[in-house]
Amino acid sequence: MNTDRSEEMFRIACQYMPGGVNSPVRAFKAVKGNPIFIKEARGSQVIDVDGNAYIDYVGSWGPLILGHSHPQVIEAICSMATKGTSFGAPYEAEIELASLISAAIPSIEMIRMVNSGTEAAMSAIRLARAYTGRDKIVKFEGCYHGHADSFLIKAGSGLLTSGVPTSPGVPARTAELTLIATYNDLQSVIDLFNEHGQEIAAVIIEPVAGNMGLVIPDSEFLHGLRQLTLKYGSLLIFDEVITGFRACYGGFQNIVAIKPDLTILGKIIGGGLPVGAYGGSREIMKQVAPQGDVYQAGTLSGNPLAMTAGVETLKILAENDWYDRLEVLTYYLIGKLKTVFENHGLYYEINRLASMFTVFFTEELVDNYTAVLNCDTEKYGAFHQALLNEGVYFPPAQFETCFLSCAHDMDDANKTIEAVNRALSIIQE
Ligand code: KE4
Repeated sequence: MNTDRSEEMFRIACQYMPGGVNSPVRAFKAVKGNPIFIKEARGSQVIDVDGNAYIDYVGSWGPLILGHSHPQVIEAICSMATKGTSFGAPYEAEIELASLISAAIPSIEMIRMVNSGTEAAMSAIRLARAYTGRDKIVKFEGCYHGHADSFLIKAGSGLLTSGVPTSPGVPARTAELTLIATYNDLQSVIDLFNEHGQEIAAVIIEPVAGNMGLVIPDSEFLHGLRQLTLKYGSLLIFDEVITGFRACYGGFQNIVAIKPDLTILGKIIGGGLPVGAYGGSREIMKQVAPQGDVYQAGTLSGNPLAMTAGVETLKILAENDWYDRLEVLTYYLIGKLKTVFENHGLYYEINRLASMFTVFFTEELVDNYTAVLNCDTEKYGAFHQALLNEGVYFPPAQFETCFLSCAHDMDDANKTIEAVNRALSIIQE
């Protein structure tokens, strides 16, 4: 692939933006080469500034479940934009999106829209602390809930990728309030509750972990968390920023039949525009200003463009049998990929749930953070670059998740299978 223009743009970008990017995971620091600059995207494809087309498995890190530039979503955004972009005042689409989400996820009786998953997660924690009168929280090593201070302790995603899971700049006093447990290890949580039980405001978890690569929960583990938090009067917070409307038309909580006290959403509910949300029972959410005293605000929260894009996206997802189609296509792709890897003597773990998957460059079972750390990230980096040169765009980091969209088809899957085969031959040379 000729990527001269991307290289030139990256050189200039590095003069103005730290690492040349506006979010670390985009910087290709954990894989070979430099980031490609995207010129446009359509359906399952992104096209870079040098005119190269790639089958896209990043999907803007999850929001683009319908594929890029879906005609109905674009039409809705353009139509809304002619009426204005932001009013700083209530707008009908806020009600529409809130009601669609509440109908799909019954645990969410009330919801507050914000502008990112980070904002939603930090607000949910503040609310939990106010509601319980407690200060400590429990999070899981390898999980990522955005970049608020309380969460940048043994976190996943870009922190894990950079090898700095706990960020500098987080005051020790703040870090002390975040207790760390092990994903899929209920005993590690029981031990924390035995020691700190009455001080724990909330347990926050990605019900399916997507930020250490895709790690699937043991079903007993999640149910155990629900029982434990009820026993100690702590809140259970499901961070469904990735899984919300990805795992099904609702939350992963619908699939495992667990009712968390608060749910965090983002990505898909904004249809590709900036969004986040947190919601739960009226009993808890009524504490949020201005109904209650727990302050949280935002200039562009619930902005008409993001609300419109989100409403259009959810309406399309609610029609047809998109989730069945995504399930079948992803199942087909992963089955074939397993064979291709094995044909190259690589018995790697591929974790999949719905239209999400991660190829872990390790042959051991990957069901927790420790196993993830044993991946051959060097080899993943070479694989990523070879695959990019074959026209397939995987996440530029081992500790992320691949996403299919409704725009991916069998032709994309078969081209991906062939490209992976060629890429593995190249890195095995
Ligand atoms: P944002 O603040 O990036 O909108 O959302 C933070 C967040 C919260 N919770 C979960 C489960 C998340 O996955 C995220 C953000 N995900 C990363 C990728 N794994 C976003 C990509 C990036 O950081 O550039």
